[in-house]
Amino acid sequence: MAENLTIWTYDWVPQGPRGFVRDLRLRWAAEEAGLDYEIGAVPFEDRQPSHFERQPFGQIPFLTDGDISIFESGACLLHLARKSEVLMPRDARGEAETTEWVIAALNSVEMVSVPWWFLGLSGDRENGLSGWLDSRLAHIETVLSTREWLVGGRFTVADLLMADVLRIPQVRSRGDRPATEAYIRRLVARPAFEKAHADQLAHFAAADESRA
Ligand SMILES: N[C@@H](CCC(=O)N[C@@H](CS)C(=O)NCC(=O)O)C(=O)O
Repeated sequence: MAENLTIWTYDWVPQGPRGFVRDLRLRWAAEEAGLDYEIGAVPFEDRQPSHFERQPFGQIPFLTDGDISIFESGACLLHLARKSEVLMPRDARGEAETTEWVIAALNSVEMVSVPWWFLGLSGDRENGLSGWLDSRLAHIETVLSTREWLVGGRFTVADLLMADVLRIPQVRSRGDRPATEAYIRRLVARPAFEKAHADQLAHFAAADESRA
């Protein structure tokens, strides 16, 4: 069935973030759910008013679905999850728990891990946020020590997002957290992740060629 979905990313990014650019979250979800989608691209270097109209911070990803345009990767994932039970159970408890873990990935883990990572770029890997991050990672490790998936004993979009947040190399290699490491490995071994990852790399490699 034609879904009329377009996942928007940049036309090009530098090498560093490739494989981690957040359009991958949406590609991965669409692949898991078997949704048809196209990729749209907005300029990375010369951001246009039409881009800011759809993503007020000039970032990506955003998603268009017919005449709906939606930004924030978490909101886009929940939008996709409403289209497919593969991404979110249909019972009230399953929906509530998927939503809470999507928000937790963004607002309790990524809201610490990204600023921590950013401070580390200037060489200060042990910085003022290290203790806070370690505490969040320890609590996630406790949760993942007791269950394979975050919600309802099955894969959901919450796992996709949590794994994407946790797989940032500097975060992933921090401390000894075997349950978390096994969780990340399990998630990134999924064919839908592998396809989304390969497609993102190919998209930016093609951009290199056309710039050359
Ligand atoms: N909270 C946003 C963050 C989006 C974000 O950080 N996007 C990055 C690419 S992964 C970006 O556009 N960076 C360029 C910039 O911030 O100017 C989301 O989850 O969608």
